[in-house]
Order: sequence, then C-alpha cells, then structure tokens
Amino acid sequence: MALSLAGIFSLPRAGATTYFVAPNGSDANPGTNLAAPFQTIQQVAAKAGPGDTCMIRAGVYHETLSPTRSGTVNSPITFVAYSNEVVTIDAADAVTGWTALSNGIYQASAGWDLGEGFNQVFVDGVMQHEARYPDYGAGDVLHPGTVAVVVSTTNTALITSAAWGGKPDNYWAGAWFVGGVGYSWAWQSAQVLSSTGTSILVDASTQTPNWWFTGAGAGYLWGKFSLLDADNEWYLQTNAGANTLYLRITGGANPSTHSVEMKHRNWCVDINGWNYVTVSGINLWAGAARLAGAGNILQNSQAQFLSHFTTISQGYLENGGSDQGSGVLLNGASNIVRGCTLANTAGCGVYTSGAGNTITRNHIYNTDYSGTYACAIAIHGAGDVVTFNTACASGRDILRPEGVGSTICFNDLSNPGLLCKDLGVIYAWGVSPPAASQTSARIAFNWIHDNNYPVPSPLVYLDNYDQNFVVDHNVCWNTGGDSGIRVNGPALGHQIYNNTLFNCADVGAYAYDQWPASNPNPSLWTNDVNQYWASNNLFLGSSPQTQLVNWTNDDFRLQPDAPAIDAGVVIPGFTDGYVGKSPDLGAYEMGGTAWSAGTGSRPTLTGTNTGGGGLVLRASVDAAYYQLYCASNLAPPLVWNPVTNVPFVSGIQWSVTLANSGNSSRYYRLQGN
Ligand SMILES: [Ca+2]
Ligand SMILES: [Ca+2]
Repeated sequence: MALSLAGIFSLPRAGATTYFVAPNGSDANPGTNLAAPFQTIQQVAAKAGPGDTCMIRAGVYHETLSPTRSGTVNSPITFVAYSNEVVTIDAADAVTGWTALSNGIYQASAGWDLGEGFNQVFVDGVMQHEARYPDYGAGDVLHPGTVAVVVSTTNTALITSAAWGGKPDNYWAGAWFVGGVGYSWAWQSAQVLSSTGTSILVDASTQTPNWWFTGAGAGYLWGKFSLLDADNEWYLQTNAGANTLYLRITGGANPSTHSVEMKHRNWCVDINGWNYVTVSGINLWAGAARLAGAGNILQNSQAQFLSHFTTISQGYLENGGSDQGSGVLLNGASNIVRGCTLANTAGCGVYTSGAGNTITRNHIYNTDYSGTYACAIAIHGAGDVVTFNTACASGRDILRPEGVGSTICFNDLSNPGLLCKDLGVIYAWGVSPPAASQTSARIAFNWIHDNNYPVPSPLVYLDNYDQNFVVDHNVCWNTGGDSGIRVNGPALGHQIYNNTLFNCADVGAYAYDQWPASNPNPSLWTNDVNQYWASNNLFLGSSPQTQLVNWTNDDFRLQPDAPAIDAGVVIPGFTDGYVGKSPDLGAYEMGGTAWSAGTGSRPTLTGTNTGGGGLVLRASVDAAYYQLYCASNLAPPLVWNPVTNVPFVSGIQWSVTLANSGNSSRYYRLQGN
C-alpha cells in the first residue's frame, strides 16, 4: 500500500481549443500556437468557450481577467499559468515622469483617482503610506503608528489629542481621522472641518455610521500634503483632469530608478454572472477576485492587497461598504477557493454568499488592516464548507459563521483582534437558522488559539442572540483570561461537546446577557433564555502538560494515564467509535486516530492485511474530505481510480475493506478535492 497526495491534472479534451497568452505576443495572432500567442488575457477571455484552456506565460498583466461566457460542468473554461510559470495580474499601473520638488519629494502626473481613502501606492512592491500623522513607522500592516485620542461623548464630532497641539488654527482641516475608540468594535473615519489647539472638529456628514464610538482610543490623521514629511509617504492632489502624485521614497531617492505603481482597478479577476470558469496558478496583486456564478474556481493563487481603504463608509459591514472589500467574493453556488495564499488586505480574505461554496487549504493572514468589521473568512452562504485553512492575524475576527448549515472543520485559526476589541477567533452575533431544526454551523476538529489582545476576548465567541451552533472536538488555547468557548445570552440550542481547553477560562465562564436590548428577531427571541448543552469537554486550566502529550508541538493527544480517559459519556453522533469502556473527555480519544488542522494537515492511512487477500484500510477523521484512490501498479502510465464502493462509514471516521485479488499488489492513496 502506498500513500501520497497530489494535485489534480486534466488534459484538454478533444475538440476543445488551447490558447496561449504572453507579454511579447500580439492580440492579432490566432493565439492557438505557443509560438504566436495573444498579448492580453482579455483577448483570450473574449474567445474562450466551454472546454477551452487558456495558458498564460510568465509576466505581469495590467488588466482584469473578466470572462465573457460560461463553461459547463463537464467542460469548464480554464485560465492557467503555463507550465507553472510565474503569472501575475496587477491591478496597479506604473506612474512615471518624476521631477524633483523639495525635501526628497518628487512629483508626477497620475491619470486616475479611485477616491478618498481608496488610492494605494507601491514602490518596488512595497506599500507606501498616504501622507499621515503620526508617520506609519516600521510596523506591518496591522501595526500602524497612532496617537492617543479621545472622542467626546457630549459632542461626538469633537476629538482631542495632546499630540495635535502647537499648530496654527485649522492646521489639520481637510485631513481624515481614522481610529478605534471606546468599544472599538470597529474603527471609524471622518474628515476634519477645523482644528484649534489639541482639538479637531470633524464633518458629521462624513462620520462612519454604525458605528461612531466615543471615548478614549488611538488614531491617526491622513490626507494632506503638509503631512508628507517622511520616507514612504505620498499624497495625491486631485485637481480636475490633472492629478499630481507626490512621493518621497526611502532616502529621498529619485523614484525614476524604481518601480512606482498606483492602484488603478478594483478587480484582478471578475467572473460576474458566468459559470464553470477555473482560474489556476495565477497570482493577484492590488485587486480583488469575484466569483459570482456557479462552479467557478480560484486555486493555487498568491494574492496580496486584495482591497485597500482607509475611509470606512459602514462600520458593521465585513467589506467596509464595497464589494472588493470582500477580498475573494464567492457569490452564487458551489464556487471554490482552494490552495491560495490571501494576505495583506484591508477587508476580508474570503466572503461567501449563496450556497454550497467551498474554502479549503488556503493560507490567509494579515486581513482587516483597515480595522473595520472584517475577518479572514466571512460565511454568509447556505451549506458552505470551510476546511483545512490556516488563518491568522486580523484586525478583528478570524472567522465569522453567519450562514446556515456551514461546516467548519480542520482549520487552524489564531491571532485576531490586532486593531479592534470585543471579538473572537470565531465570532457570531444574532445568527439563527431559518428553521429550528437547522444548524447554524458545525465547528469541529479545529485548532483555535491565541486571542491575546490586552482586553480579554474568547476563542469561540457565541455572542448574544445566536442559535444552534455545534462546537465539538476543537482544541482551544491561549486567551488573555476570557473563556475558550463563551456563550452570551440570549442563547438557544448550542451543543458544545468534547472540546479540549487550556490557558483560558472554561466554557461559558464569562457571560453577558443583552436581553431585551437589540433583539434582532423578536419572533424567535420571545424571552430571555440561555440554553446550551456542554458535555465531555476537557478543561485543563493553566496545566495542559498534566494530561496532554506535548501541546507546545501541537500534540494534543492524551497521556496514557490521563484522568480524561473513559471519563466521558456517550453522545450519539459525536462519540461514535469511541475506544475503551467509555468516550474520553476532550478532542482526542485515546486509541482513536490522530488528526491535525490547517493547510499542513494530512490524513493518515494505514492498512492491515486480514488474510485471504483481504485488506482493512483505516484513515484518520480528517480523511472525511478526501477520496480514496487505487492503482494496480506504479509504472507509467499511472492510473489512479477512485474507490467508490466504500463499505463502511461511521460518523466522519471511516475504514474500508477491499478484496485483494490473488497475489497482485494494490496501491491506495487519499486525494483531497
Ligand atoms: Ca507624515
Ligand atoms: Ca475511551
């Protein structure tokens, strides 16, 4: 028996056309010959039909991949990097023609303007900062330079900061304020009308609605030429028809000898109303990806700076008020994003609506650097599946399950709350399914950890007015003192089983009941109820080493003498296949199969000969999202056939018995989707 994992390869089908695109090609070429390719992706997008493959040669393409027709379920249209060459769709365009001004500042004319807070400049692939006070500093995208501020509670347009003093009246007028204050559920922005002393007065009509918080916090001012006084800052002067970009790069050097780009388009990939289009191995820069339709796929893409905004038009929206703030937007049915890296973006990494979408094996980090109500993964669809992702570092939450019937399994999720407060690694508020019999989400077999913001916050946070979440077999560790799994009232129908928790407080140890305020669904929430069932959870306080094998190396199995062994109760559907006289407490059953989470997770497959040609294959629980394949030999041409006659399935753990004919060999492997 052999075990391996490999990508899925398919050959162009007979009758379909293969097109080629290369930067040195010509759109006047036929495009069907590697030696005479098209020059633009859009040229091939205009021609490709069902079953066609569009091979893109190495290079940077300054355009939007926007299909003009649909593929079919059996004959998708495929856009793919040719022979694994490095292909990038860049939504920013070059700015050239620099002349020196003063103080290391250079200027050039720029032909476009995406609007206040939506422009973005890169020098040699490094994001620069719109002229600001204080200067950004050396931090990454989630650690902006700020000063202490107070938004007045009596005049909410009045903001003070000791750092703003010593300037002439109205020195700050025209700049934009951005910051997180008070409750800081999300950051807020407004434009400065006037200033005097240590105070600014903002234009109330520009204040972020829902929410504009008051109280103490931190913020910065941006958007005036006078604030351009440090390296890596820029300012765009937008006069009618003649925009001027001012820029000071590192060391005050001449930008002419560097690559300077300014964002020009919101979308790198825009599949808007088309079906069965696959985009594979194509990197995205400074723009978002929309998969609106059915059966579209984005895979194996390195994507950075999917969205950018420093003005926040709606405080509570995950996308900051614009579609591109969704990052990768899955809007429709059965769309897939897999194997991608999604990093450094103002809004979400992925945002779903519709139904049956899949998010798997993505590495997502540095999301929500705007500080709005965004997260790495926002689920709004029905029956969406989120598996084997590694997502970490976000301004607010890492994952928000707001759909119905979602499956969230085998993910490694950590480190939220780098800009906002009162949040979770997984956070839900006011989420209930249409019918009482439905589950909002099953959150199982995940590693959920490190919510270390100075204000204690939970790991799994089922805030007020949530219903029917199933939270089982997760490992939850490291908070600043809040619950590993927290349920705030009103709450209804949650099931919390077999989780392992340590270096945090126990399930539900902190609870805040909002009843009857802000009732989002008065027909459902007719009285104050705080209902959830919790069993078989293993809470280890600050002593995980007493029962776990080696938690610092992600080995959360029980030690041989752990008191948790056989200390649990039978919960049908959750403890099926337990070993020994009873189920154990916690996420790992002694004697059961190990499992791991995140993009590095690989299921185990072991085989036991049972004599007479029989073979029992036993896989770990994380194999539930894999298909078993069989080959009779490993010599070319190697053919793996799916094993479809799986004779035994139990829960999401399965084992198979397959007849081994005669003395010939069989090879088996698990392959992900
Ligand atoms: Ca500055
Ligand atoms: Ca047991």
